Parts: sequence; structure tokens; C-alpha cells
Amino acid sequence: MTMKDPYLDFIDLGYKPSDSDLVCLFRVEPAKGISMKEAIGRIASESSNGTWTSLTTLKPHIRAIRARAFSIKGNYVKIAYPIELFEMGSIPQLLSSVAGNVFGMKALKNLRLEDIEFPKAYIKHFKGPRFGLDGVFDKIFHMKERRPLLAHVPKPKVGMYTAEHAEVAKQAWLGGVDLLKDDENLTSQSFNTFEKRMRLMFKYRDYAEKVTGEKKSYLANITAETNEMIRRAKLVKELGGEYVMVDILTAGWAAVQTIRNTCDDLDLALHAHRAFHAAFTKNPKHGMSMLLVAKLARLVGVDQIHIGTVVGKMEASKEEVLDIDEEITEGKITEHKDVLTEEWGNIKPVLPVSSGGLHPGLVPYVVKLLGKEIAIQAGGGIDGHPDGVKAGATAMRQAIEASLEGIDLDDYAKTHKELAAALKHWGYLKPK
Ligand code: RUB
Ligand code: CA
Repeated sequence: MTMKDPYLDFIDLGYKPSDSDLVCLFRVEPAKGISMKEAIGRIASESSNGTWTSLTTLKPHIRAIRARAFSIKGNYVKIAYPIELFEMGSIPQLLSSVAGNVFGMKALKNLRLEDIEFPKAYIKHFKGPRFGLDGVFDKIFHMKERRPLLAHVPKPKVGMYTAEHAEVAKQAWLGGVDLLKDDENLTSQSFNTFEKRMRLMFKYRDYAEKVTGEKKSYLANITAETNEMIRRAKLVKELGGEYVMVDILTAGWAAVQTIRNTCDDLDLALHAHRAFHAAFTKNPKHGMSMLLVAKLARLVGVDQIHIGTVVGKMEASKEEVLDIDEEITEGKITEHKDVLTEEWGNIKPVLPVSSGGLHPGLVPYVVKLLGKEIAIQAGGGIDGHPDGVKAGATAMRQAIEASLEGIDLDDYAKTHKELAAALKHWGYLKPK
């Protein structure tokens, strides 16, 4: 008697997802000798409540909440998951389900989780951003006429003594930087401990505000063990900071959810650095999309997140960067290619951060691509300026001004020496 393949019970092409189902879009490449249906049955089964064999313990009420693959188009499959499979408000449990064991199955040569459509019934258990894009411009920077915020991360990224690091920051703020950012791997090292850095940085931030008359802020990287992160967030608040920064993927989603709650207690904004994402987002055939990482971050409630540049040093296609920009700033998303529909309801938009290999020559492209309600971040593109940090920051501000006024950089450089020096040094180079 041939055993019915239990995996096939997780395919139902006539199934219509209910309003409360979560729907996942996977890109599937079966292993050699495995049919598409055999592969898809395994994905829906292993990511919900099946396994490799039929079970004597299976009962109708358990089978009723199994996942069901209901649409197969080429390599793309949509799988509907009854909401009962999930713990409300928990990103770790969500990913342990739909982005867990499935990636390791022998029956799959490649598997990529492209997107998840969340129903209202799931979204309502998440806070979303506290400030969000509008809150950053209106409540932190009190900016009537919005323009791209200029962010800077002092380079060399790690190794400077606190005094050296803070001096670079001071010059950058004086030169026109709005948001000073710790680098993703600068936390609390012997030559630049967190507490010492915080005290000096906020002293210089206040000085730069006084001198320039502009609002200045600081993305203090609190990434550490979670209780330590809470302690560091409290110190940032005590010293008059507006933000904390977390490397969300190396810290982990549970930690990010905890810090999101801490940001409510302390009225702080949360900047999300995405270091580590490319370990599983870069391969178009296997892993998970950066779009989905950004979506989860919006759900949890970061206020700003890096989304790429297209022209800088990090890999990202124009289509991907625009899809992520739309996903984190719009209220409603319509299905297209490997992006599902989504209705964000009252989950606020997130400020997109474009960073990675940027310098003045690339600013017009970024502003044209993403508009003015963004943050543009430059590290080497400021500290590598031939006339130093302050001039580097000024050159970036001048490139932003020219871009907003639609003036060609070479023309603007005729009356703006810092920009002229930057263009002479880097031109329109696209770093690799
Ligand atoms: C950029 C930098 C950021 C990268 C991260 O420095 O330090 O960590 O932007 O990449 P620089 P992404 O301006 O010198 O390249 O923004 O793609 O996550
Ligand atoms: Ca960095």
C-alpha cells in the first residue's frame, strides 16, 4: 500500500485565504529529483504544523490550522497561514515559523522568502514607529521646509580615542551635519567607552547647536546585551539625546522589540542599522528579502532604517531600493512582481536612510531617486574631503542644496568652494 505523501495535504489550489490569514510569497527551487509540488508541500508543512511522515496524533482541529499553498506561478508560491499559528506581537516566533527550518530542507535547492502580507488582525498587535518620518522632521528637527537630513559617521569607524572621535563629530556638526551616527561596530571599546563618548558627544552637540543655530542630534549606538542596552538608552536620555541606534539584526528581533518599548518609556527615537542583512538578503535565490526586513522593522517600530543607495558601495538594485522606500513610507502597497499587497493602517511611515559610499557627487542621484524626505549619510564622503571634516560636511550640504534647487553641481561649485574641492577629488565616482 503506497503511503499518501503527507506533504501534499498542505497544497490546496482552490483555497481562498481568509481576512485573518498571513500570506507568504516564496521563491522556490526544488532539489534534483523533487517536483515543484513536492517542494511546495514541504515548505507549507514544515513552516506550519506538518512533518516528514503522517502522524497518529493529528486531529481535525490541528489539521484545520495547517498552512496551505494556494497559488503557484513559475518559481513563486503563495502560502496562506491561519493566524492561530502565531503568537501575537512576536517577531521571533513569526520568523521561527515561516523563516525557520524550511531553509534547511534537503528537498529545496534554493528558497527565498520575498514578502509576507500581514492582516489587520496581526498588525494591530504592533506599535509601529513612535516618531516615524513625520515625527523626525516635526518633533525632533522642527523643520518647516523639509530637506534631506545630513548624517555622518566618523571614520575610521573604530579605533579613534573618544576625544578624537568627538572632535570629528564637532567639526561635522559645525560644517552642516544634522545627525551624527556611531558606526555599527562602535559600541564601547577600551579606547572609546560608551559612557565617556556620550558625555563628550552631547557636550559638543550642544556647542554646535549654539554656534550654528541649527538643531543637531546624535544616533548613539547602544547595541549590546539587552539589559545593557536599556541602561545605555537611559544615559542617552539623561544627557539630552533624542535617539538611540541599534544594529537590529545582530541584536535580534526580541531585543529590538524590548528597546522599542524602552523608547516609549524614555521618549526616544530608534535608528535601525541593518548590518548582517546581506548574509541572507543578497542572494536573489536564497534567504529573505531586505524588503521584508524593512517591513518587520516598521511593524516593530523603528523610526528610521537604511535602505541603500543604488550608486554607492553596497549592492542594491534601483527596483529594490524603490520597493523598500515605498514599503516603509506608504500607507497602502499594491501587489507587483515579488511584493505583496499591504495595508499599514495607523502604523506610521519610517524615514528612509540612504548610505554607503556616498559623497557630494552622488547626492543629486539619491535626491532624484528618493526625494527630500530622507536622511543621506556619508562617512568617508565627509572625512575624506581634502580640506577636512568641516569642509566635507559643508560640501555635502551644498550638494543637497544644489539638488533641491535643480542646479547642476558643477555650476553650483563655481560659487561653493567646498563642493568644488569635493568634485575635484571624487568627481562622480561610484565606489565599489
Ligand atoms: C557608510 C556606513 C554605513 C553603511 C551601511 O559609511 O558606515 O554603515 O552605509 O550600509 P561610508 P547600508 O559613507 O563611508 O560608506 O547603509 O547599505 O546598510
Ligand atoms: Ca558603518
